[in-house]
Amino acid sequence: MTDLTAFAITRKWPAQHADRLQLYSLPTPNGVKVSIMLEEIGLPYEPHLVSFDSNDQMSAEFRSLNPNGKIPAIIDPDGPGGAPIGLFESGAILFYLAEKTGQLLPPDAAGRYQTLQWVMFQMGGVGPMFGQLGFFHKFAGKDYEDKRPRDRYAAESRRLLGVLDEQLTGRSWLLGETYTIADIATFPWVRNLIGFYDARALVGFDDFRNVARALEAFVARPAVVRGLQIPRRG
Ligand SMILES: N[C@@H](CCC(=O)N[C@@H](CS)C(=O)NCC(=O)O)C(=O)O
Repeated sequence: MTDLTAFAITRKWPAQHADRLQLYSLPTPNGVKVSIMLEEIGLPYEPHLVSFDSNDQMSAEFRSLNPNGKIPAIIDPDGPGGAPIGLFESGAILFYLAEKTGQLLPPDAAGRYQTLQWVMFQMGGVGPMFGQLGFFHKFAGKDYEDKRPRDRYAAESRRLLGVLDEQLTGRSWLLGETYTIADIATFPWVRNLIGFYDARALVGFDDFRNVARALEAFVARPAVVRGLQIPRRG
């Protein structure tokens, strides 16, 4: 019988099925990376909604698992050596789940490092830049009179889209014909940029035909359709 009570987060979000992987998340671009991954690999899991409306991510219980106070985070009751492990940072979680299950990561060393490289590119570039653009274009920053921050992030987002577009020229996915965790890391952010952030025209998205084509293929995957709704908002 698995016991996760040593993890303080389970006091606020009790595990109904402690033998299953526990996901603490919200369907945001970083959150859905992990729910999509879990849907793709078919590992049983129990999702828990972390509501930003009630600032759940800053609660002591949540921060006991992620001191950085951001979703997503997981507990895998069956971690390395069979012992439970808690993890945060979506890129690390994707890599962990891919290695654990031997899925969505090329088996050869070169392919593995190249996949990691594109996951890092998303984590250090695409996510932070698109996120800042969202702030200055759609959220509180849109009321700032000085448009230079917005324009800077729009230009950088456009540049990054160009890098992705070039990599996707003649390739179905970022690593070629094989769909990997690099795609799962990247496309929720591209979708958000032109959807929720409403920045399609601002970044000239229609110039990036390869990105648009891969995004279309991504959102058509049944696991992506499901993962985008998990955890269900209350
Ligand atoms: N680098 C982190 C970023 C996580 C992140 O920024 N999560 C956002 C949602 S997409 C969040 O929890 N925001 C809540 C807050 O900032 O209070 C990751 O990839 O896991």
